[in-house]
Amino acid sequence: MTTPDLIDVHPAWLPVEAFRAVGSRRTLVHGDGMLVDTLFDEVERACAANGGTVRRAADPHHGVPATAGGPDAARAQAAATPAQLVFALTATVPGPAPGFRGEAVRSADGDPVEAARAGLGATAVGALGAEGFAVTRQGEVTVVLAEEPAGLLYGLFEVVRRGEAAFGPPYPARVHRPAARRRMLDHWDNVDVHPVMGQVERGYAGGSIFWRDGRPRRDHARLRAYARLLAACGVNAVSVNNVNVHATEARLLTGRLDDVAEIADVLRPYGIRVHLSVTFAAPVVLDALPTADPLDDAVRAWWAETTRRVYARIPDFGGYVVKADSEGQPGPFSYGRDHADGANLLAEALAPHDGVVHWRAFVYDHRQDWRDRSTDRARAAHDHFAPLDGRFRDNVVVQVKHGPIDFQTREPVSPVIMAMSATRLAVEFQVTQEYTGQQRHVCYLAPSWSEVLRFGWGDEGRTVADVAVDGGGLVAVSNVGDDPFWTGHPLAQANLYAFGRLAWDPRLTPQAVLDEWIDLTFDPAATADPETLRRTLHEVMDDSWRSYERYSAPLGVGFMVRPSDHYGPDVDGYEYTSWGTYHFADRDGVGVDRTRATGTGFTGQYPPPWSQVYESTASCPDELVLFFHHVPYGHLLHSGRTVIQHIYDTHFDGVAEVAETRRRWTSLAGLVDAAVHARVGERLDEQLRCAQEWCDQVNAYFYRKSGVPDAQGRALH
Ligand code: GCW
Repeated sequence: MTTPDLIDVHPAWLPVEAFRAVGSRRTLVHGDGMLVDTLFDEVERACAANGGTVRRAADPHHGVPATAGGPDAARAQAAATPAQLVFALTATVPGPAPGFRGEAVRSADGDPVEAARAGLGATAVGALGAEGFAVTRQGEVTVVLAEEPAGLLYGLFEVVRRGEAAFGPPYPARVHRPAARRRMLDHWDNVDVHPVMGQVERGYAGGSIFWRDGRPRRDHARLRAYARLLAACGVNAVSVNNVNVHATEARLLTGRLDDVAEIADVLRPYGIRVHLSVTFAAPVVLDALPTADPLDDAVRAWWAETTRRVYARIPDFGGYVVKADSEGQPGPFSYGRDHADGANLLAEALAPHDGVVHWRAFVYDHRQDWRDRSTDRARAAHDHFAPLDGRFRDNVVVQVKHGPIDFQTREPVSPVIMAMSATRLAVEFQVTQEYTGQQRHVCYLAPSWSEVLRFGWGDEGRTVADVAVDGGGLVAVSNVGDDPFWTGHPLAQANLYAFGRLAWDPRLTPQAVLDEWIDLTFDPAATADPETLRRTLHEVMDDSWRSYERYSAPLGVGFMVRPSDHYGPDVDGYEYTSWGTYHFADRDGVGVDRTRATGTGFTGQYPPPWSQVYESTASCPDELVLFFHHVPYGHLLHSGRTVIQHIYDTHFDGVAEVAETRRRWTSLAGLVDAAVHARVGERLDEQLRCAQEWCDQVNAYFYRKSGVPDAQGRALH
C-alpha cells in the first residue's frame, strides 16, 4: 500500500484500496473551481487503479466534456452510459437545458440529481453552507450535492469512508455539515533546528514536513499528501510554525513570507488555509520600532501595514497564532497592558481581511517559588482571562488548553471554557503525545477528547463542544513529522484522524471513529480474517489511554515525568522546580489542595455544580481526587480502595495490560502490512519496558514514603 506519487511514505487512511468502491464506478462531476478540480483528480486516480471512469459534465456553453479513466473504448462508452456516482455543485448542475439534461445522469428512475435536490426539500436550500454536503442514493445512482466546491470534496471523502455501503439500497438525502467552522492543527515546527527543542518542538515523528535546517523543505508531494489526509478527516486550517517564535521564525511574517505562501499554494487545493505564529515583539525585532505597546499608534500602523502585505501575497491567509507572556515569549504585560489589548491589536489589523487571531490562554508564571504553596498554576489562565470576557474583538479567538495545567494524561476541564460566554473560544488538544507516551506508546486519545467535549455544566447543560462550535472551533497540536509513517508510531495516525473527525462532529464516539480509521487504513475486508483484525485493533487501542493512565501518574496528580523531555517516570522531577507542577507527597499523603476551604481556591473558578463537586472528597470523582485534594494514603476512594492500594493495583494492572497488548499485536502477524507490524512491535517492546519502569518507580516511591505494604504482597522494591 502506498500513497500515490509518494512511494516512500505510508498512505495512512488513504491507501489506493480505500478508493475501490468509488474508483470502480462511472462517475460524473458537475461543477467548477479549484477544489472540484481536486475532486476530479482524486476520482480519476481512483478510476485508473480500479477500472472505473469519470467525466466532467460538459459546460453547456463550451462543448466537449472531460472524460478520464479506462481505455478509449471505455471512455467513449462512459459518455453514453448513465453515471453511478454523481457529484454536483447545485449552482452548476444544468437545469432542463435541451440536449443536455440527463445525458449521463438520467437513470431508469428519472433524473437522480433532480430527485436528490427535491429530497433535500425547500428548507435545505442554502443550508449546506460553505463546507456541507448531502449524500443520497436515488435508484442506482449515488448523488453528492454541495453548494460550494469544498463541500463537494468533503462529500467525496464521505463516500470513500462509506465504501460499498454508499452504493447499496436507496436512502434519502443525508446532510453533513461540520460542527465547527475552523478545525485547525498547530505545528510546533521550527524553521531552524532549535538547540534544545530540535526541528519540531515536542515532535516524535522525525523532522518537520515544512522546514529543514533553516530553509523550506519544499517536498511538495509530501505536503500535498498531508493536505489530502487532512481534508479526508475534516481539518481545514494549519499553522506552520511553532508558537515559540524564535529569531528566524519571526521573519516568516515579513522577509520570508514567500516561504509561507509556497506552503499555502500546496495546501489550498484541499481547502486548507495557512496560519502563522507570530511574535508579539515583531515591530521591535523586525523593524526596530522602539516599542511593541499595543496602544501605540505607530505599532498599530505597523501591524496594519504588515498584515496588508501578508494578504497581498496570500489572499486566503487564515490569520495569526500568538503565545504571549508565556514561558518567555513577549507580550502585552511588558507594557502594562492586558491580553485583550494585545489580542485586539492584531485583530484590528486582520479584520479588514477577514483574518482571525488565535490568542492562547496558556499564560502562567513559570518562575514560581516551589516553597510558596499559595500560588497555583491551575488558576492562572482563569485569573488572567476570565475578567477580560467581553473585551475581545469579534475576530479574536481565545485558544484554551482543554485542562488548566498542560495536556496531562488526566486533568479536569479548564474552567476558562465555562467562564467566557462573551468571547469566542477555541479548545486546544494535543495530538502530539508529549505527556502520553510520545508516540512510542499506543495511546488512542479520542476517548479523552470525547470526555472533554461532552463535559457539561449549568442549568442549560452547555458542553465544551457547544462552546467550541459556537465560538472558535477546535485546535490541536499536530503529531506529524517526516517519518515514513507520518506519526512515528503507526497507530498514532488514529489520533490525527480522530481529531479531525471529532472537530467535524464532536458527537461521534471514539469507537465509531476508530472503526472508520481501521477500515480505511487496514482494508480488513481484503484480509484472511477481517473480524479478528478489527476486534484486535479495538482491543489494542480502545482503552489504551486509560492503560497509560494506570501505569503512569495516578488519580489526576500529573507531572511525575522526567523534566525537560517529559518521557518516562521521575516522581520528584518537578517537585522542587519553578514550573508550578507539584504533587506534595510526604509520609502521610499526596495531592494538591485546591479547595476554597483550605487550599488554593481553584475549585471556586468552576460554575455549579462542579464548584461543589470538586470541593469535597465526598463528591470529587476518584480519577481527579489528587488534582483537587491532598489526602492521606489511607483515604478511601469511591471504588472502595485506599489511595495507596489504588496506586499499587493500577500500576500492576497497567503493566499487565501492556503485556497483553504486546501479545495481541504479535497475533496480528500476516493480517497487517509487515512494515507496520514490525514498527508497532518495536514500539510495544519499548512501551512495555517503560510501563514497567513507571510501575516500579511510582510504587517504590509511594511505598517508601508511606511505609504501607501492598495488600496483595507483591514486590515493591
Ligand atoms: O506543554 C508545553 C510544552 C512546551 C510548549 C508549551 C505550549 C510550545 O512543554 O514545549 O511550547 O506547552 O503549549 O506553549
